[in-house]
Amino acid sequence: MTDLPTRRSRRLAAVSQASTAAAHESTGRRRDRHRVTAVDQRTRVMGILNVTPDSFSDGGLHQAYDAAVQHARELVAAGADIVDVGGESTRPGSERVPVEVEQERVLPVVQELVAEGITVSVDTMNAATAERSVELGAAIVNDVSGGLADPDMARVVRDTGAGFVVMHWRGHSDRMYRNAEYVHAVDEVRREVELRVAELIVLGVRQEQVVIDPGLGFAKQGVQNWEILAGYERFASIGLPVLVAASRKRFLDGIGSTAGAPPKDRDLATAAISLLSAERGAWGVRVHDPAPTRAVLDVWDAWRAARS
Ligand code: PMM
Repeated sequence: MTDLPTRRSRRLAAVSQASTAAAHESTGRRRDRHRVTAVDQRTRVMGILNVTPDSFSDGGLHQAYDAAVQHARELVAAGADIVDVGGESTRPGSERVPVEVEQERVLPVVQELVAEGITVSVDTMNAATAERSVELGAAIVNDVSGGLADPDMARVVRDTGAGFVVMHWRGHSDRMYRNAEYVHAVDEVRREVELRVAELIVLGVRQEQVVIDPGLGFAKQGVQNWEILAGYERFASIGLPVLVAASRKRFLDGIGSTAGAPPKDRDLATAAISLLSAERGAWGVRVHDPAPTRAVLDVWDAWRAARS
């Protein structure tokens, strides 16, 4: 490994100085940030950058700073509009990582990508990581707990004006499947998402900042994920932009690929879900490999252009 802790600490010290400076000028940018969550005709492609040793499909691949930055550039070249940088795996059964470790992984990468003009979202449940990332120029906070894991998250989102992806969540990954109990998954997930957004609004987060995500694979087993997708319109009827994040998840195993094949083989099935989501007006799709998704979305654009 060339990415020694000393190199990382030096980078983090530089990030620390930059984020203090950025905090002073952040007020001016604040009002503009939520524009990334505006609903328009385009479905955004959010490319996944896991700077982790243990994410379920790409853990360890982009953990070093240079590899992470290089992969982000590849995601953009392959058609990502946004790069979603995460430093903590949420795979089923995973344990939390200390916030300092998460920040060491994520902040230098966020800083570099912003400097390169890339729209960045930060995938974190920690308010401190979210705050520093936004100070460094991240436009969106993507919190799989929808602000439930850290009581300070709503304040950070409110004060920074960042876009906020509010995912449906029923608890940390170590007890994810024990929480997958529903009488009617779509109704219950919808109600819980709506309630969470209402709580956030009471806490001062503005509706224009919020994107909702039904949280495929999180406290959902097999067919429940298909029920959620089939119930897309019920989520859209909440009236907020919707992010669909199906990429390579276990419920796609054996759909368009051999059962038991590696998660990477689920990209075709993922792209099919991207297309179906775009057709229904999704704000965004979150994917590991933007290329097949970009291809199907280009097809959808050409189809629509010929119609109008
Ligand atoms: N899934 C993962 C991580 N972050 N964020 C959102 N908004 N929605 C998701 O479903 C989601 C997420 C799971 O791990 P991955 O990064 O390997 O996809």
